[in-house]
Formats: sequence, structure tokens, C-alpha cells
Amino acid sequence: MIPLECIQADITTLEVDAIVNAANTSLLGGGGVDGAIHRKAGPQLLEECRAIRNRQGGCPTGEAVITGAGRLPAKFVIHAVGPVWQGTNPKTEALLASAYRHSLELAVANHVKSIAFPNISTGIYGFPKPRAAEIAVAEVTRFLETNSSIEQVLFVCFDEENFDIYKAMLGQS
Ligand code: AR6
Repeated sequence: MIPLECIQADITTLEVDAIVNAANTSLLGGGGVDGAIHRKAGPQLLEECRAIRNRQGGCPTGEAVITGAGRLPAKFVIHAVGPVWQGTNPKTEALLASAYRHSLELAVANHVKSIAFPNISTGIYGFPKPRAAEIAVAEVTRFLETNSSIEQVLFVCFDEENFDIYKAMLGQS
């Protein structure tokens, strides 16, 4: 199985096949990484999101949709909707795992070889960072055990706290 890696970076700068966006159910943009991605990608991204929203009414929590990447260096943006933290709850945790899994399923269906994830739900949605990282790493690991077409998975940390958590979890210095 490919080794999982974490880096500290602005995800909008990465030249990978797909970057994942921590979106919301409206798909119409927002703050945090979503805002950064839409600002840098330009109006084409919002247009594609709006078309998906008109077709299927947005994206449910725990699921994901895929678009082109506008002016970003990546080829695709996978818009995943994580849950809002509402206290410890197995359903909320399952929805976070599901957002990662659906993103990877879309990646495989679109022949994506390299994919970069932000730390979904750990900003505005308030998910505790250590638990979110455990769920993310466990779900991605489980997925890769049975899917060999993806060659690189990056966990892209923006804040120091997440970077320290992921480095410890993945045994990186
Ligand atoms: N590159 C990588 N990671 C980033 C960047 C960046 N440029 N900017 C922020 N982060 P958040 P959520 C990290 O709040 O919690 C939006 O309004 C940040 O440090 O972006 O899933 C959406 O529209 C944090 O660790 O997403 C939704 O309404 C992580 O990205 C809502 O926020 C996720 O933080 C989603 O909330």
C-alpha cells in the first residue's frame, strides 16, 4: 500500500490531480478553505457547482461531488461535505468518514492518481482535530487496502496544530 503523507501548505497551490474542498451542502462557497479555493479558481468553479446544485439540489453531508478546477493548478476539485461537530456522536463520526470515502470513490472513477485532502470539518465546523485525524487516516487506509489505482494521498494541514497531530500519527518528522 502507498504510504500516507502530511504536509503543511495552502492546498490551492498544489499540482495534484485532485484537491478536496471542505464544502457545505449548498456548494455555493463559503469561508475557510472553501473560500480560498473559490477565490483562486475563479468564476468557472462556482458555475460548475451551481450547475450541480441545479441538477441535484446541492450535496448531502457525508457525500461529495467533482468539478474541474478553474484556474487552479490541480485538474479536479472534489467538493466533500463534512459534518458540523455536535458533541461526541457515532453518526457524526460516520459522516466524516463517509466524506473521505466518497471523495476517494469519485477520485477512482475519474482516474485520479494523486489527491490532496484538507482537514475536513476541523475549522468552522468545529470537529476536534485529533479525532478528525484518526477518522481520516483510518478511512483512507481502509479504502486503499482494496483500491490500488491511487498513487498518492496527501493530508494538507494549514494550521500548526493539525500538522503536529498528523506528523505524530503518520510517524513523520
Ligand atoms: N489550505 C489548506 N487548508 C486550509 C486552507 C487552505 N488554504 N484554509 C483553511 N484550511 P474549514 P470546515 C484548513 O473551516 O471546518 C466553509 O465556510 C483549516 O485550518 O475550511 O469543514 C464551508 O463553506 C481547517 O483545518 O472547513 C463550510 O460552510 C480545515 O481547512 C464550512 O466552512 C477545514 O476548515 C466547512 O467547515
